Amino acid sequence: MIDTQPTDFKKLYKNNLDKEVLIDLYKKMLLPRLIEEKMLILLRQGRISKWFSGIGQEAIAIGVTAAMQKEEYILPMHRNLGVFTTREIPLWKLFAQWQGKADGFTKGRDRSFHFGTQEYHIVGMISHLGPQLGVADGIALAQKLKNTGKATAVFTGEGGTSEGDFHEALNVASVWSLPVLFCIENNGYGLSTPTSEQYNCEHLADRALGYGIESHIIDGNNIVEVYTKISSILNDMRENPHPVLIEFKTFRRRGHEEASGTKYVPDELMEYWEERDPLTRFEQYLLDEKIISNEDVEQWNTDYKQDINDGLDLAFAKALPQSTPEQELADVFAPHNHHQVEPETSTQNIRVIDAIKDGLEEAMDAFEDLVIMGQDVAEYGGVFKITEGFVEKYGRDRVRNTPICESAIVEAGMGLSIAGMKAVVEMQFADFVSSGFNPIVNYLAKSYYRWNQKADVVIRMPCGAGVGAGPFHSQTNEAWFYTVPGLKIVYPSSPADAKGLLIASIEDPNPVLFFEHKALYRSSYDDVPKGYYNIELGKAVTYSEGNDATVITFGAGVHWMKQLMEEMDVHIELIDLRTLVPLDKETIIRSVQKTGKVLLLTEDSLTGSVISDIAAFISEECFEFLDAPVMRLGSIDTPIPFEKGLENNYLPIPTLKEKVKKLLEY
Ligand SMILES: Cc1ncc(C[n+]2csc(CCOP(=O)(O)OP(=O)(O)O)c2C)c(N)n1
Repeated sequence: MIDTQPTDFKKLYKNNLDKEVLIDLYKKMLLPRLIEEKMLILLRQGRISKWFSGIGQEAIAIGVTAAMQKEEYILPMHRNLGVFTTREIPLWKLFAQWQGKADGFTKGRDRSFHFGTQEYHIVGMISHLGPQLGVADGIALAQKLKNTGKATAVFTGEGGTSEGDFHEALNVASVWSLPVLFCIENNGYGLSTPTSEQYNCEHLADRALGYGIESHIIDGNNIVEVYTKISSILNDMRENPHPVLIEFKTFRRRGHEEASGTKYVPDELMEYWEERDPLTRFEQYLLDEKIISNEDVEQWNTDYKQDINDGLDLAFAKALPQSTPEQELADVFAPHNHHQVEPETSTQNIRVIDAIKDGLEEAMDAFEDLVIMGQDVAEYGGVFKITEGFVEKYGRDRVRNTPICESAIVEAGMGLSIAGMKAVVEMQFADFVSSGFNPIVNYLAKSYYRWNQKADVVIRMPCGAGVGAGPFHSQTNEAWFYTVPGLKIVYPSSPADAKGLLIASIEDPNPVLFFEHKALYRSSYDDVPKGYYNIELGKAVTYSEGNDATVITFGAGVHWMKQLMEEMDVHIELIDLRTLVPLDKETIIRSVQKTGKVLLLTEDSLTGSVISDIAAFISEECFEFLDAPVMRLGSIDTPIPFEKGLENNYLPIPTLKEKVKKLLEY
C-alpha cells in the first residue's frame, strides 16, 4: 500500500500546471462522480439494472484521457466512466446506451460500456476483459505503420492481468515496439478476490521487466500525478514508439457491481482509501490554495446535476428498440457489395498451394493497407511456404512474424481493422485456432452487430486429414465456428476456387475463416487464371448434372466423390458448397427437389458437423420432394489418429461407396 500523506496537500499536489488545467481536471472528476451518485439512486429505484462503480478511481481514467490527444484511441474498462465523460460524449447518449435505448451506441444490443465509437476514438471492452489488450496492439500497429505519431491507451484491472491475453499483448507490443500505454488499475479486489490470491509478486509493474518494457507505479488517487506523469510518458511514446506499463495503485470502494456489496473488505482498508478520495482531497487542495472557492464548487455541482437530469429526461423519453428478426439479421455482417472481377483468359496449371500464394500476392498488390501476420510467415515463408518471397516484395512491416500467441494476433487483426486497415492472419495449423478462439467468436464475430464496427480480418486455416499428422495437426474444425453468428466460412476444394475465393474473402470487410485443405495443397491441380479475379462468397458450384441423387460436400469430400464417380456408373449431381457461411441454400434446394435423394458428405466427425445442420434444413425445406431419408456421412466420432491405417478408418472414405449405393438403391 502506498503512503500518500493526505495531510500535506501542498506536497502531494506539487505541480507547475496552470490554474485552468487544475480546475479543468477537478471538474472532469466531479462530473462522473455526480453521474455515479445519480446512478446509485436510480439503481435503488430499479430504473437501471446493473452498475459497476468507479467511485474512488476517477483520477486514473480522467488523468489518462486528459493527457491523450482527441484522435488517439482509448480502450477503457467497466469502471472508466471518466474516459467517456472526458471525451465529452453527450450525457443523454450515454444514458440511452445504459438503458438499452434505440439511440444508444449499440441500439440495445449490448449493455453498459460494452461499445465503441469511432467518433470519440473509444473502443469499449467485451466482457472477457483481456482481449482488448491485444486489440490495442493492433491499433497501435496501424498508427506506427502509418507514422501518425499517436499512442493508444488500454485499461485492465489487476484481475484481468491474470488472463493470457495480458501476457500475449505485452509481449507482442514489446517485440514490435508498439506505442501502447497499458494501464493496470490495481484496485485491491477482482470481484471478491484480493490481490494476494490474484498474483504473487510485489508490484504488477515489476512484470514489465520480463517483457522488456518500461514501467511505472503511479498513485492512482492523485490526479496531478496521473496527469503530469502520463503526459510526459505519452510524449516520449509518440516520438519514439514503444509500450509502457503503468500500475495505478487505487481501491475499489464499492461492490464489484452494486448488488454484490463489499462485506469481504476489512473496514480499516475502506477507511484508509476513503480518506484518500481523489476528488474530495483534490478539492480541499484547490480550496486551500484559493484556486477555487466554495461558491465555485456549489455552482459546478448545481450545473452538472442539471445537465445530468436533462440528459436523463432525454434518455428516458427515448424509444426502446423496435426491430424485427429480419432487421437484426441484416446487422450481423457489415454490408458488402460484391463487384465481380472476371478472370483473365490466360491460365497456368498450378496447385492449390500456388493458387493461394498467387491470390495473396494479388491482394497484397491491390490493398496497400493489408498486413499479413503469422508464425514464421516472414523470411521463412510459413511452414507451407505460401508467403515465401513476400518479405522481399512487401517488406517486414506488412509481412509480420508473430510470437506464438494466436489470441493476441487475432486481436491485433481486429485492432488493425478498427484503425482502417486489413489483416490476413495465418494459423500455422487450423488446430491451433483453439488458442485464439475467444477473440474470434466473441470479439470479431460480434463486433459489427454490437456497434457496427467491421472486423476486416481473414484467418487462414490450413486444415484436414490424409497427411498422417495425428490429432493436433489434422482437424477440420469449421463446425466450431459454424454455430457463431457473424463469421463467414469459406472452404475451397480446387486451385482456381481457392484463389478467387481468397481474394473475395480479403475484399469482404467481415471476419472470414478461410479453410485450406493441406492434403489438397500439393495434390490438386487446375488451370488457374492469371491476375486478379474474385468469386462471390455464398455460391456453390455443381460439378456434374444428374437425376439419380445429389451429393453435397466441400473440401476433400469433393475429390473423394469425383474419384468414386469415375469408378461407378452413376448420374449424381455433385455440389461443392465452397462457402459454408453464407450458405447457397438455393442451389441445395434446387438440386434436392430435382433428384429427390441426397447424401451429405463431410470430413469432420459426424456428430455436430456442419452437414448435420444442413441435413435438418433439407428435411424441413424439401420433405415433399424426398424419395429417401436425408443421408449423412462423416468421420467417426474419435479424435483423428496418427497412424495411416487408423486415419483411413477414421475417415469416411472406406464407407463412401456403400453409402452412395444405399442412397441410390433406396
Ligand atoms: C474471462 C472472464 N472471466 C470472468 C469474468 C467475470 N468477471 C467480470 S469482472 C471480474 C473481476 C475483474 O477484476 P479486475 O480485472 O481486477 O477489475 P475490477 O472489476 O476490479 O475493476 C470478473 C471475475 C469475466 N467477465 N470474464
